[in-house]
Amino acid sequence: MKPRFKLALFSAVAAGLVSLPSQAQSPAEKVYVPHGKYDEFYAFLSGGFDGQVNVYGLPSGRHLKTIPVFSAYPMNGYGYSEETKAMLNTSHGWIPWGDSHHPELSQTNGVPDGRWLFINENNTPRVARIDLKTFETTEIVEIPFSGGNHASTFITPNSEYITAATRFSVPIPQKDVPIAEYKKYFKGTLTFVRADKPGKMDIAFQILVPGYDYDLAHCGKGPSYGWCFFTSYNTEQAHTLLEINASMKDKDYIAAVNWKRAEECIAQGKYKEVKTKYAHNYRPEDTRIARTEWKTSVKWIIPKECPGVVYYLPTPKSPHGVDVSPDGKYIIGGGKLATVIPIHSFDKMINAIKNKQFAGEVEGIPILKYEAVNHCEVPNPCLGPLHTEFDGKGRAYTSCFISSDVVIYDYKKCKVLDRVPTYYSVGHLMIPGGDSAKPWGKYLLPMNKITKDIFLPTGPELPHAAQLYDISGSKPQFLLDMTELGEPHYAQAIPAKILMNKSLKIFELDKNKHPYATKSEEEAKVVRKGNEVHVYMTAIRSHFVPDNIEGIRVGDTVYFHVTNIEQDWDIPHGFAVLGANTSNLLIMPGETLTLKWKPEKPGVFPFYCTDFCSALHQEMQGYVRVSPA
Ligand code: CUK
Ligand code: CUA
Repeated sequence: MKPRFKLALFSAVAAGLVSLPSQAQSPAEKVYVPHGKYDEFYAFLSGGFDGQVNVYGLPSGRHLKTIPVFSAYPMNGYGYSEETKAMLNTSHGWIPWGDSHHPELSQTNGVPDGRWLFINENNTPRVARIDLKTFETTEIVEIPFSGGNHASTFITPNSEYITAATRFSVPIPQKDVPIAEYKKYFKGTLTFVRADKPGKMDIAFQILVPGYDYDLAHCGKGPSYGWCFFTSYNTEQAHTLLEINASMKDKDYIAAVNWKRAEECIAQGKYKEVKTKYAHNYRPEDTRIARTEWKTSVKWIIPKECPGVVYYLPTPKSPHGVDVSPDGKYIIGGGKLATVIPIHSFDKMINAIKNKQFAGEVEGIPILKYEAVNHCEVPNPCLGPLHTEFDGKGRAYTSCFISSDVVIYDYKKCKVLDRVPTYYSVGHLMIPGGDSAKPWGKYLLPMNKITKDIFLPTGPELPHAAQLYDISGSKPQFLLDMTELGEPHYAQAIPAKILMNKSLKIFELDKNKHPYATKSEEEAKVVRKGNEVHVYMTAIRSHFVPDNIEGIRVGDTVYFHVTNIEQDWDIPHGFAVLGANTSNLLIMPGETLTLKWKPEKPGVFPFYCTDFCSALHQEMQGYVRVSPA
């Protein structure tokens, strides 16, 4: 290219007049988001054992925010403030940690709509809703009668339900039995959680299933609307050394659940109401004070008494992932120990049900014949296929743990087209919209399971990694190594503009219905009620009112109810007290948060704003005097 022409082309590109063919740009150019521009996608990566959701921009790979969900978060007071404590209530008590695996965006007609993000907790079974107006967790429901919750949260096309399921079979209901009597007592449950009404998330019904381990799920769309599919392994029902004993059989199952049929059975009274206690935690928009409602029963569907609600599709060797193609016609299993990728056909499955092509039955659940439902087995794809996403152009992308690559194939023709390496043992992978009816495509993000030394070493634990590919061209192009927080399992992404239009900038002070809100400095006060002292405090650049508090005695419980009376975007104030055995508060404009403190020693204790808010931030401070009891 002649220099002058190059210059002309450069200015045309810069002016947005022509776009270069995508492969002509270097990876560095493609991931570079210049100052003044935003990333193209929001990506939500689960934090795994950090219990949270971490938000990144794509293609830059920049970490934007951590949304605390199942783990308390001292940075902003989640789980510590009086307003958010109740979010972590469970029937086992208050649990400030969780293991979050699979985020899923809410959908309308099978397309992610940007209203909410759901995510599961795998240890103490729970599901959560994050409101994408505020990027905050607003609701958590506990799943009773479940041993862990891994096949969750996968969604139905209009966000009617999110899924949950027993990862480990357990005695249901729980009781003290010898573990060796697994086969007799251990069961599984598949749970459908009503998700479309914020504040009303609840267990719609549970289906009682054999004592296998239920691993992952995805729901049907288009022709398969009304169905969800769950993988199950350990159909051997081993209870020790599963490493060996759960891999004996040639095939385990995908459970196909007809949730429309389940709704019929519920409507016809074909269910059993079972008493139990579980938590529904909700943080409403007006007071923003989380509260726990204790639920007392769930509806059980027993497959024998509701024929047609569940079928088993034999699937090779301990299937892990199960994914439904955007057209809703194909169900792809990932057999961790398999050397083929089994693709089932939804049409064939329906015919097999009609023609009763059964290979057997277990606890009232017909097992369909493999040949009757299988569309094909992708030959020689890779080793250890796990999870599949779609680009909306007829291609499926499956991550392969053992061979450390992603195989790309035409899922209708069952033909391998390409493959890309991953530097590490890959787990989940994500394409924006890649599990929906209309993938946006464009990027592919395989995430690691077992990390490798890509980044600067950080002691015995190495940073986790994901690798970003551009898949818009004819060949995938490697763009970027991204670090990850925690250990992400699944992820979701959505075009940034969909969320930017909805995103809230401030909480309106006028609409703050918190009972301890202080809406002007004139209203600030200290009120004693026996041993309780309530400080109604305001924060604005750059002082607190009141800032000298006296009359507190050892033995009192002090509640600092701090209202940030700013109404400008991006002006939070922090609040921390010396020696207070709690966390920081990070209070958004228009919001009230409460720090509870039981002073144990007399003295004068400073408090201050922890978030740099103006040139006088350092002066944003005060004292609280504590006298002997
Ligand atoms: S699991 Cu992690 S790689 Cu929790 Cu979805 Cu498959
Ligand atoms: Cu308010 Cu710093």
